[in-house]
Amino acid sequence: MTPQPTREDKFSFGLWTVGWQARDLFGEATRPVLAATEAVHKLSEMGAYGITFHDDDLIPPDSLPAERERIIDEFRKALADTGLVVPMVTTNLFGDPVFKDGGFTSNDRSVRRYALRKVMRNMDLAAELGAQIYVFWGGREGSEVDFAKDVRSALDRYREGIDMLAQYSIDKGYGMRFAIEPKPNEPRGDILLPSIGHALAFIEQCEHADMIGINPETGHEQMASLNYTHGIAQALWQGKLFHIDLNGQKGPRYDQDLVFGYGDLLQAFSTVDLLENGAPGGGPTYDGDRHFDYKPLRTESIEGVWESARANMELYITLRDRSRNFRADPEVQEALEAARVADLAQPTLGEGESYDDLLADRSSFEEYDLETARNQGYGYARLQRLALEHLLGVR
Ligand code: ASC
Ligand code: MN
Ligand code: MN
Ligand code: MN
Repeated sequence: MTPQPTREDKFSFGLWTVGWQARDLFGEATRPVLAATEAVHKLSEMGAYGITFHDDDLIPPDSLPAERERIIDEFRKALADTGLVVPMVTTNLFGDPVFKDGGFTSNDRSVRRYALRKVMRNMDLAAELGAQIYVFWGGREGSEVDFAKDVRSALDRYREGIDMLAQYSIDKGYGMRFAIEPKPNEPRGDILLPSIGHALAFIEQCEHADMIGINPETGHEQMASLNYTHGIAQALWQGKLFHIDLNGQKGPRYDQDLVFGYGDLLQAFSTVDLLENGAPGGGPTYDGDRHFDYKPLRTESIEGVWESARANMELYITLRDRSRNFRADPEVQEALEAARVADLAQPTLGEGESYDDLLADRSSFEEYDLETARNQGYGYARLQRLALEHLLGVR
């Protein structure tokens, strides 16, 4: 049976995803402009619950004030007619040539000031539309020439920008939470805050760290050969998984933005399992949007665009069903037990135990049965086989 997405699934799409005209580095657009209002109606019909955008996706950058108002009014009407919401908004600080050396971290101070103004203007719109999450993807914050970018100053300026914008949200009463999106490279040779770990460490240096989290994208971590499921697990552990960009990527190469699951399918399965079932040892879970940031194939006309949008949601639902079956399967439960997966939640030291007690425990070292521990098997091979069988639907 074909899975049917509903609003409860909290699926959202960037306007720039289904609206991508497929202009790439080597070729012209292969699709006409998709009206934002049409995207809203179509996504709503298909069972999505939210649409997100960069300022420039919705409002062409050179629009006069009256034109800008008209576009926003029409968009607002489409939202009202369909019940689709705008849970997240972000800024395009990468397309305009003015940002060729970055927005918040350009060596040109006037560009930095312009970038901040561009964000503030769009935050006003985001607040009007009810967005609770504001994403920062610093695609042009970086360099190709190590000697040209003082990374320590750049991070000072990045933090200065985020701090100021956080203060703006607080003072305006917008109540937004910020989500920083890491990416290792492309379009810059090297991008600042290249991974989940870098972004998490950066956030701790910010003044309003409590309102700043991350928006990790599947493919961006995988471009750096990192494990996306592990990355979002750490973000959850730190209470910082504010948003996610789900998509697909075939290993370390250019940013492919494939449909979710159309890359490392097994890792997509563990991602959904984590998002839906949490960790065996408990801990914070994710209740935010399931946001897709993908690009419909350049070969496709509009039919293929909707086909692929549907594919993201259907695959997510299928993996969610499979992960529930996986967790409910008595043989899997037995295998998890045998692999002692939940045992890791048990503290290494006993309640109230100090290092003196550990030193006094001869069974932990002097009399430790090293041979048995060295020779034991952990039973992970069976878990791997069972997971794959559930993924394939053969169990
Ligand atoms: C974003 C975001 C990305 C990029 C990309 C632009 O805001 O999350 O991954 O911009 O979609 O093409
Ligand atoms: Mn403050
Ligand atoms: Mn991407
Ligand atoms: Mn993204």
